[in-house]
Amino acid sequence: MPTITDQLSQFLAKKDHTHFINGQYHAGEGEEQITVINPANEEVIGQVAVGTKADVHQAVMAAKKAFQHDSPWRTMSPDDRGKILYRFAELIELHSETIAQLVTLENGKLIKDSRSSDAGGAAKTFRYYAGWTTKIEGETLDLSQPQKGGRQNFAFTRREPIGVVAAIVPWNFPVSIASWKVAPALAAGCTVVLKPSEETPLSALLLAELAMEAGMPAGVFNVVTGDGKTTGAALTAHPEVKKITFTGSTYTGKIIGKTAMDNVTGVSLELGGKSPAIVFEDQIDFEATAKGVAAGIFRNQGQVCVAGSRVYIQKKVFDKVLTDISHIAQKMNISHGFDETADIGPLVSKGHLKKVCGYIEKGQQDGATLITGGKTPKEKGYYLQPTIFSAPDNRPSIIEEEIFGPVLAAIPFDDLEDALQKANDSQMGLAATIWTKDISKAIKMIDRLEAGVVYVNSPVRSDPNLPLGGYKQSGIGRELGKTGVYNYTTLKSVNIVF
Ligand code: TXE
Repeated sequence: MPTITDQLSQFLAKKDHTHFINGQYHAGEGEEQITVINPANEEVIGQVAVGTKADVHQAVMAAKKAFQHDSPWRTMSPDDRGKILYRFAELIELHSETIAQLVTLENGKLIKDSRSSDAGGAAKTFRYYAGWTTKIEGETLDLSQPQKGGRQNFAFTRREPIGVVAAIVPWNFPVSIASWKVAPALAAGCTVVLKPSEETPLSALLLAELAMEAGMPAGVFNVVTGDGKTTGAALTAHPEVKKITFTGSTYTGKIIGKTAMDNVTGVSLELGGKSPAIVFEDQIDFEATAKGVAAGIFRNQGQVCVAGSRVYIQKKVFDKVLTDISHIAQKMNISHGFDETADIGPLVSKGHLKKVCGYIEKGQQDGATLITGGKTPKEKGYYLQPTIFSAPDNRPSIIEEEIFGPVLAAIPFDDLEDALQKANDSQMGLAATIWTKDISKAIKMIDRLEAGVVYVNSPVRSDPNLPLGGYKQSGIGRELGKTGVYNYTTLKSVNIVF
């Protein structure tokens, strides 16, 4: 078990945490507080303020001021902006153990995942986008319309930063998902108000401290803590916000989408998934496939938007593959996130555990067969055994709805057409994985799968250069990669006639 860093002890000693606005901590107007709980032992690790409409207004106005045409941020060269982002990445790396430990404390996830996905992932994302500051470009254009009086012209587009960005993030990867939004927004030259999830608000405040240390001018990166109905709603409805970027549930995404339209604010939505893993009978290495499918659903306790929560297995090998995955699940060591030998930690909260257990009950009522797991094995903490169901078809509701826990449903299929029909038979379309040694089969599937991300012979892994986003109700827009930074720009078309 790692020793808590001095930096983290000092941070937690504050107990009552406030917003971070205009380069400093800011107590806020409201009385309401949210208690942050360690999901591994149900102990309190701190309190954060619930941002009121007035707090949100203050943060947005600080971001607006920092975005003015003559502000230090706007007048800075792209190269200097890149240097600050690069320094930010280096500081995240320097303080990665503190960040990782804080994420494990507030979210419950395994420390190795906090280190690699959250702290490590965020550092990589900031470094990647530091490089983009100097590569944002428009185009020169030949026009079809002749200029009046036979005059000459020069037409081009400019990509300009869109303005104040509201970034609303969930609790499953609190630091890395924040970085997917904050890094490209800042690289484009925007300013940001980040609202972390009420379950995991502390790591965002630590990030804000590091942003200041990296040399970011005051007001460029602000954090307002709070819930969805008060703080999140005030932020998304603020008329000075020019772009909303959201990751979370489809339910909340629809509310935010409607609010965005009221103000005609730009919006990107990365919503849930119910992603299929499709296993063909032509495996070379069944063991590796079973391990990959298990990792695809059980990593981060299944609380992953791209989790492969439906596995379709070709009939001839259905029993074998299901048995192999079940053995992996049964051997998993369930323990707290700081236990370096743990394979699976607690879920994020009591409410979420209850919701996931509700799905397990519903699955059994709907006629799905419980193969393994389904029990809460510890008295303290929000632990759940990795759980596997099997079902003859897509009918049970656990196969349609996002559970967002360590729950896998296995369904047999006949042939490629049957696999495609079953995999696409969903309102969601975030990701899919295909497990086959036959490249032509894989290409046919890639062509017809309704999913924003497809991996072959591997669970889905995010990368700063690989766009991520969904088909259908899994969202609108893509994050990461070049698209990720262009999300935060707006296009100006110019024609100079001379
Ligand atoms: O999500 P919400 P929750 C799914 C997953 C999970 C379910 C609920 O299935 O079980 O969503 O999780 C803020 N205006 N995903 O309740 O409500 C909220 O404060 C503005 C999938 O955590 O979507 C938080 O910061 N903001 C997902 C963020 O939205 C509002 C990751 C997400 O909260 C708001 C997480 C409002 N009206 C959950 N209401 C993924 N795609 O990875 C809430 N929020």
